[in-house]
Amino acid sequence: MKPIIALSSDEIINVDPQKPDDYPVYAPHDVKEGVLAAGGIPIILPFPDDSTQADALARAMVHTFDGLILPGGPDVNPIRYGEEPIPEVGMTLDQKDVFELALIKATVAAHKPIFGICRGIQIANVALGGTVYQDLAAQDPDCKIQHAQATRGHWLTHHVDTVPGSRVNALLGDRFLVNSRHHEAVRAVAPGLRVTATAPDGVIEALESTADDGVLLVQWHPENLWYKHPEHLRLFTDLVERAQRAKAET
Ligand SMILES: [Mn+2]
Repeated sequence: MKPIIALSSDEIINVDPQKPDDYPVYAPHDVKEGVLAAGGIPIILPFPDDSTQADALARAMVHTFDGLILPGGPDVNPIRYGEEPIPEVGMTLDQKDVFELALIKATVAAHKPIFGICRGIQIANVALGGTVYQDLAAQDPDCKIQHAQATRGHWLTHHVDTVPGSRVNALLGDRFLVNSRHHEAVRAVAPGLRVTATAPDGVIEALESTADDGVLLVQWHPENLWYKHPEHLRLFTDLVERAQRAKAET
């Protein structure tokens, strides 16, 4: 059987004031299609409103999938990495934060692979002990590139340089263009992770596990690129292959 790839979900709050409790639970269309195009079986994991259930739910759900994708989404609440929020922090969703932190830890503990996108690189870095710039423009004086691109979200806007010998280098080469839709970015890198790609202004664009091939995290949105730039589908294929290997080992 093909590997099952779980997508962490999101919710739209107050989408319809006539139905205040009827929030859709969803994952991004292009991520789902990327998993299918890469040969995986996508499923969506909802998070509980009651965060006291998060740990037990995450540990139970880990048995239902072979690999995990953390898609883009709202900002990570700075409280999660020990900071007060600065005025530039955007929308946060505590129930999603708490559940994903538990889910990431449970997935790493189960030796199942993770692929993170945009918010995914940030929440995984926080889950493993790192921190995030709450807002690049406000907090990173070296940030000289537009990382929250003003143009369409699937267009290529800035370069990324990768570290030789890294997984992202093997998949996509030394230097390539990406889309960029973030105002946060990785600040202190978590123990067990290393930087494997940066933008020309030094902003961290990819992290990978140091010890194994368990975790690959990127700051751009390959799910919106692979239709026109098929090389970005390799990130999805790579996760499906890692999930297949992890499955064979258990
Ligand atoms: Mn960027």
